[in-house]
Amino acid sequence: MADYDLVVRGGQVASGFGTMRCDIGIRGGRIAALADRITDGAAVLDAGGLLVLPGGVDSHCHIEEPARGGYVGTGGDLAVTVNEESFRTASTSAFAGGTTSVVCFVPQWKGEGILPRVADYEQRAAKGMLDYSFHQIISDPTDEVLEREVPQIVAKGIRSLKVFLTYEPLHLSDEQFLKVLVTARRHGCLVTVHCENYAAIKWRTEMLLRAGMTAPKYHAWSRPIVVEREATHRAIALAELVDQPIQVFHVSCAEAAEEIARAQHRGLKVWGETCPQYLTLTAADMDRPGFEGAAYMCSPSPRTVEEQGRVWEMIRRGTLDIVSSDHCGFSMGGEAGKAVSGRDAPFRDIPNGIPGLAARLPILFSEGVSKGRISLEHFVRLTATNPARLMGLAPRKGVIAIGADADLALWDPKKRVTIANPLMQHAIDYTPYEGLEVTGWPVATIRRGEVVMRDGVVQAEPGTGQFLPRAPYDFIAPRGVLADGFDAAPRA
Ligand code: DUC
Ligand code: ZN
Ligand code: ZN
Repeated sequence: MADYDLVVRGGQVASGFGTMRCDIGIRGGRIAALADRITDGAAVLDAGGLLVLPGGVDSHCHIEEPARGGYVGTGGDLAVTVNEESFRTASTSAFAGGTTSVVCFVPQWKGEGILPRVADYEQRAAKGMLDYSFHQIISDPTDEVLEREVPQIVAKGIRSLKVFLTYEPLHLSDEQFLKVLVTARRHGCLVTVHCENYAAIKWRTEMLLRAGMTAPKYHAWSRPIVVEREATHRAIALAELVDQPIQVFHVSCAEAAEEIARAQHRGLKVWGETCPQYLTLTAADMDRPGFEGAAYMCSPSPRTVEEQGRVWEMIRRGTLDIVSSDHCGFSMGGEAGKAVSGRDAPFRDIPNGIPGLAARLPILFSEGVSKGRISLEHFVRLTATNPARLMGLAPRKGVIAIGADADLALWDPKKRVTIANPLMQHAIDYTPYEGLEVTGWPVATIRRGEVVMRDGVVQAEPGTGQFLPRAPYDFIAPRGVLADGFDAAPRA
């Protein structure tokens, strides 16, 4: 019998800290050997001329997420809808783009607990092919939810709580946010935060609509940079008060990133994420005829080309250390999706979100590595190693090391591709990146030792994705620095 189930031969193996030429021996779904030459494999995959990267870890994706009201300014009609990207289609899309694990969102609806939603979401996720963990959204932090239910989901291995500081049906007051921070601290969770000021956006939206400024492009006018900067500052301040580590999601601008940089400089455990849309799209994309601009509408809004340059600088400095997709697709055609309130609906009623699961790695590689903005090692850290580490999935995920899951993306750094929707292999009927030319493309994806994508063809058995329980981990432990030394939220 062969020593290894699969040998990946002759590639340039890239880690977050350097690159080496070696073979990879895989046994039982894990990396069992890294050596100059490994001969004893039951199967061999030739990686000559290719890079071998850790499979992408996308720590911010909305997949098959049931929503009541959804990601719109009004809260919608509070009908329950399910995000059209299923775990099966998302798995295909992720593998097509070199990603093998995701962290996605269990919803909470006001007036209800979280346990039924977790049970429902577990069943949905189990039908996919990619490995997954969950963030738990908290939109109604009652004592029952925080004191009785959160400990139960933490025991299952869900170790991040997500809060929104905007969106009608989801946003928390400062008092509610503090309660979530306290709960997270007690139970060893990370808190991830959508930072935009709810009241400011509501007020601006009302003023814009009253002035007849209803087109998609006014979405950006309803939430200028100052609303993101203010909420980022406030989130950091409240997290500091509680001594609770947080990650600020989808940072779109330097002013918000500077708040994070200042916090990091003071030693706070605050991390910042950005997304490809803030590096490639602008608010002008929403200024297209009729309903077309809706295709680029996400929150925070894409900004300007100058702002993209500033966000790159914050990536280079390390302030923003994770690039996720915030994949949240709504199709442009049909009567659900973006047009759920009609094609002439005011921007307030158009769902926020764009698809990007498959495009994330090629865009970041091309715009980052191929264009010389970041090194290959930095790319690996941003897209795999750092998200795995922050989410408590390392060293099982996000690295190429002995004992780690054999999740790999074989990457042709020279391949030139023009992004087109069929290549994304998702359920959404468009990609906001249509026509973007990239250099660098995944030619094979391996998930736990199984080749699940080759030359764009995805083959994987539905139901083979695994839940990734997250044990307690020190990386997100509070610092133990408390105002006046008073611990208002002792750890459980
Ligand atoms: N932003 C989006 O654009 N969509 C989903 C949620 C979010 O915060
Ligand atoms: Zn968000
Ligand atoms: Zn999101």
